[in-house]
Amino acid sequence: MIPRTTLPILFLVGLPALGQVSFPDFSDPAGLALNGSSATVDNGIDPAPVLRLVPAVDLGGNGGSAFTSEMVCVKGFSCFFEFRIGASGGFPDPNGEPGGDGLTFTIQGVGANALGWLGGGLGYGGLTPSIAVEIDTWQNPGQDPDSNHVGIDADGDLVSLAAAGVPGRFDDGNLRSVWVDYDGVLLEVRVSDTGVRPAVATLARIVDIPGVLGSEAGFVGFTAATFGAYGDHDIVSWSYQGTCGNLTIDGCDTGVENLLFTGGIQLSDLVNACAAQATTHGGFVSCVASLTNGLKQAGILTGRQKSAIQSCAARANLP
Ligand SMILES: [Ca+2]
Ligand SMILES: [Ca+2]
Ligand SMILES: [Ca+2]
Repeated sequence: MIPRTTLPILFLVGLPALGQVSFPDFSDPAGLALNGSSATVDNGIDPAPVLRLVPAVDLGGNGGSAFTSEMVCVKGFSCFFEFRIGASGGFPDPNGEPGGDGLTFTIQGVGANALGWLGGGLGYGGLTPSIAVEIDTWQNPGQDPDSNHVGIDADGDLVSLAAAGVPGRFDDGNLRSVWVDYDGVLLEVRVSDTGVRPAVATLARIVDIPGVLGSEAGFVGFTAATFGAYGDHDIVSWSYQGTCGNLTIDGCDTGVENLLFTGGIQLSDLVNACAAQATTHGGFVSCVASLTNGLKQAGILTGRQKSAIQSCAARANLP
């Protein structure tokens, strides 16, 4: 039961987004927006339903995406997913091998229903603002270094910030594991066909994801597309744990996660609103006290967290 005194705050911000994504399989895709050709299917290979972004049909172009229906924290994260690209066919790549075009893991500020260009656009082309990790299986002239690589892309541009060729074929129907880790500075990508996390990153690049998105929160998920070349592009499992970092007040680190609420509102936005409406320091401290008392009563903050925030507010040179 939520105490009546906290209802205005909860009405304003809703409950905190969990910021955690966990799909051991896709038997229940609740919490995901499925766009374009995306669907959950039984692929006849894996033991449970998978997320099929695009099917292996030659219709002159298919695109699909799946994103979290609510924003999650992206200031730092650990992400793991497994993919299987099979039934490859159609117009061969410059190596003479069938299959295309590939998929991306994307972090974006466009919306849950975002879907970009088809074919070599990987369902990602044109999505701004965004950062993506691409799994590319078809060399597009002037765009790609080869026909089997991973890349780190920004703002829907398929010319990667950095790319690394990977031996073999991602679209040979075998299961691949991908780890994407971001510590707030360095984005690291690891790809394995054994399920064992490689010690050394396959690809790494310094990227300011909150800077690119203009936010510590974004929609995360996958895109894929085909054109003359095609294949079943399946995500078999996915987990994502994100953080928005700590709430700081006028440079004072509260040690409390800068919580993300429904609609993209963060704890820092609520504290900033107190600073904006207060005319005196006492008024600011009182506003933050009222806010944090309500959040504690709602079970969103612990007593220790409430005290830490109030302590920083008292020391802040605000408003
Ligand atoms: Ca290929
Ligand atoms: Ca390509
Ligand atoms: Ca590429």
